[in-house]
Amino acid sequence: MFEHMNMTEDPLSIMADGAPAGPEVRRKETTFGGLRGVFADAEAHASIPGDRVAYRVAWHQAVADGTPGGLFFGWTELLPGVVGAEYAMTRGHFHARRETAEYYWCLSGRGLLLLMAEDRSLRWETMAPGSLHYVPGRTAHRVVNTGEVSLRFGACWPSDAGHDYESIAAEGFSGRVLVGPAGPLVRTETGARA
Ligand code: PAN
Ligand code: ZN
Repeated sequence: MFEHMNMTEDPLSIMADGAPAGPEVRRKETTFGGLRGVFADAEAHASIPGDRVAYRVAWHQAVADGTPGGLFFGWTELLPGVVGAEYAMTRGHFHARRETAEYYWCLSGRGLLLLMAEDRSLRWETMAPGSLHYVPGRTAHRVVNTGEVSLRFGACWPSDAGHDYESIAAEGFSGRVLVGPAGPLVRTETGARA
C-alpha cells in the first residue's frame, strides 16, 4: 500500500476564494485611514471611517524578504467602493529592485490594472475572471476595482523585489480612474480617455 511518507501535516493550499492558506502564509489589511493622500478628493476620503478595510492581502512567504532566487505567492481582495469620483484602488508601487517583474491573474470581480513606466507613460489592462497580466520590470502597478463586488486577484513576484511606495506617494500615478457616465473613465495627465 502506498504510504504518504513525504506528506506534511499542515500542507499549503488555496482556499475557495483563491487565498493561499497554510504555514508561512501572512496576511495584511489596508484600511482607508492608511490610504491618506492616495485619492484626489481629500474631503471624500476624510468622510470614510479610517478603520474601514480597503483591501486585504495574503501571501506565502517561504523565504525572508529580500532573498534572491525565491518567489512570493500572493492574493489580494480589493473591496468595491468609490471615494469622491474615484473607484477604490490599491496604493500601487514600483518594485524596489526596479528590474523585477510580476504576474497578476484575476479570480473574481472586475477592474483595471494601471501600469506606469518610469517616464510616467501610462497604459491599463482590463481585469476580469481568467485574465492574466504580466507586469514588466520598471513599471509601477495599481489595481482599481471598477465593479460592484470584491475584485480578487493572485500575484507572483520575486522574493527580492521589495516595494517602493515612496515614489508613488511623492509623484502619484499619471492617471486616475473615475466613475464616468457610461462606466470607468481614465483621466490621464494629458487628457481623458475611456
Ligand atoms: C501585490 C500588492 C497587493 C497590494 O501583492 O502588494 O496587491 O497592493 P499594494 O502593495 O500596492 O498596496 C504586489 O504587487 N506585490 O508585489
Ligand atoms: Zn508588485
